[in-house]
Amino acid sequence: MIWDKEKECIDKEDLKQLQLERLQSTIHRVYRNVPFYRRMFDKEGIDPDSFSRIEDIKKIPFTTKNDLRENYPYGLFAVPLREVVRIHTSSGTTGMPIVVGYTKGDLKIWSELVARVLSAGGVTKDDVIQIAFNYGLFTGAFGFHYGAEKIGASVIPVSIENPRKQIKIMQDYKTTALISTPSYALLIANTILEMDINPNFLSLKFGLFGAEPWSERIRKEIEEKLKITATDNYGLSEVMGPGVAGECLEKNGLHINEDHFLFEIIDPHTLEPLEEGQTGELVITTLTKEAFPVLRFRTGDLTRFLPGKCPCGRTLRRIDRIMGRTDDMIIIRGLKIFPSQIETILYEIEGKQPNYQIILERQSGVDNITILLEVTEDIFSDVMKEQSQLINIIKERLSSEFGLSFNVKL
Ligand code: DLL
Repeated sequence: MIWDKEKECIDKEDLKQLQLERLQSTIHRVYRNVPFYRRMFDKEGIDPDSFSRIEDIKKIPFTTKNDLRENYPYGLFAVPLREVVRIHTSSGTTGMPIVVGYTKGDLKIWSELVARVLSAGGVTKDDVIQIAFNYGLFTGAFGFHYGAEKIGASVIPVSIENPRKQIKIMQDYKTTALISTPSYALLIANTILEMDINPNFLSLKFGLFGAEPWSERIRKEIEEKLKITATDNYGLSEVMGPGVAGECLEKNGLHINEDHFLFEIIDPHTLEPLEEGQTGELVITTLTKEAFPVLRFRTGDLTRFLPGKCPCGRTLRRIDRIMGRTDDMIIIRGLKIFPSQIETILYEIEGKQPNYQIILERQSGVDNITILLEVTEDIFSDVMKEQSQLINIIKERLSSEFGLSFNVKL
C-alpha cells in the first residue's frame, strides 16, 4: 500500500510516481478537452506524451487569473456541462468572476480532502461544528460542510450572522469547533467578552480558520480569548476551495495535499523556481480535478516550502502561512476585491476616470473599508442633499456588487 490513510504517510518515491501518473493523465485530458490548453501546447510545440518526469512540468507555460477570466464562464471546463453538478465562483480582476465547476467525482475528492484537513486540525466525528462562512458562490462554507459531514461530525450551517446569534448558537448547541475567517472569529471573541460570557463555559475546543491572511499574534489572541486551538487553512476556488492545505495541531506550517495538487514556488519576477525555504509565488497544478483542472496556475500568493519533517508524523510537505500577494488584491472578511473592480463602478457612476483612495482599517478585529473619492468643487457648492445622494448611490452599488458595506467619503 503506498498511501497510509490513517497516518497520512506516503513514501517519497511512491508519491512522485503517483503525482507523475496523475499529471500525465491530467495533461492528456486537458489537451483533448480544453481548447485553451490545446492551443497553448500546440503553440509551444509541447507533445502531451513527452512528460516522463515531474520536472517536465516546467515545459508548460503558466496559467494566470487573466487566462481564467478570459474564458468566462465555461471555456476551461474539461467535461460537458451535463457532468457538472456544482458551480462556484471566485473574484476576477475586473467585474467578471471566475466560474469553477465540479463533477460528482470532484465533490467526492473535495470532501475527502477537507475531511483530511479537518482531522489534522483536531476535528473528529464527536465534534459539533459551527460553520460561520457565507453559504453561496464562495467555496468556504460548502467545502467545509461536506468535509465535516464526511467525518461524521454534527454540522451547524449558520453562515454569516450577527455575532450575538453565533454566540447564542454556540452556547445552546454546544459547538466544539468554529469554522470561519480569523477576523470573524476575533469579532466573535470580542463580542463574547463584551457580553461578559466566560469562554470557559463554552464547549469550544478547536477553530479552523482561513480564506484571508492572519498572523501568529492574531492566532494567540483568538486562542486566548476563545480558549481554543486555532489552525490555519489554505485553499482557493480556482483550484478547489478549502482542503488544499491545512495545519495540524503542531501549528508549524500547512500540510499540502500533495497527492492531488502539485505545488511549485517561483520568483514572481524571473519566474524561475526557488529553493526550499525561499519565499515566492505559489503555483499550483491540479492532479485529479475533472471539471476544472488547472495547469501551473499562478495563485498570486506568497509563501515558502518549509524544510524538515513535521513532528506529527504526516509526510505531506508543508508551506508557511501565506505572507502576502504579488498583486493588489484586497481581502476583507474573506471577500476578495481588486481595486480595478471598485474603479469600474466609480467610473460607471461618475462617467469619468475617478481619483480615489481605498482605506482599510481594523477596529476590534473588524475590517472596514472606506472609499475616499475626489470630487470637483461644484459638488461641494451643491446642496448637501445631492452630496448625500451621490454617497448613497455609490454605497448601494458597491454593496450590491460585493455583498459588503462600504464607507464612502467625498
Ligand atoms: O478563500 C477558499 C478558502 C475558504 C480557504 C475557507 C480557506 C478557508 P477564494 O475566495 O477563491 O477561496 O480565495 C482564495 O484567499 O488565493 C489567498 O489569497 C486567500 N487565502 C485563502 N486561505 C488563506 C489563508 C478561499 N489561510 C485566496 N491565509 C487565496 C491567507 C488565504 N490567505
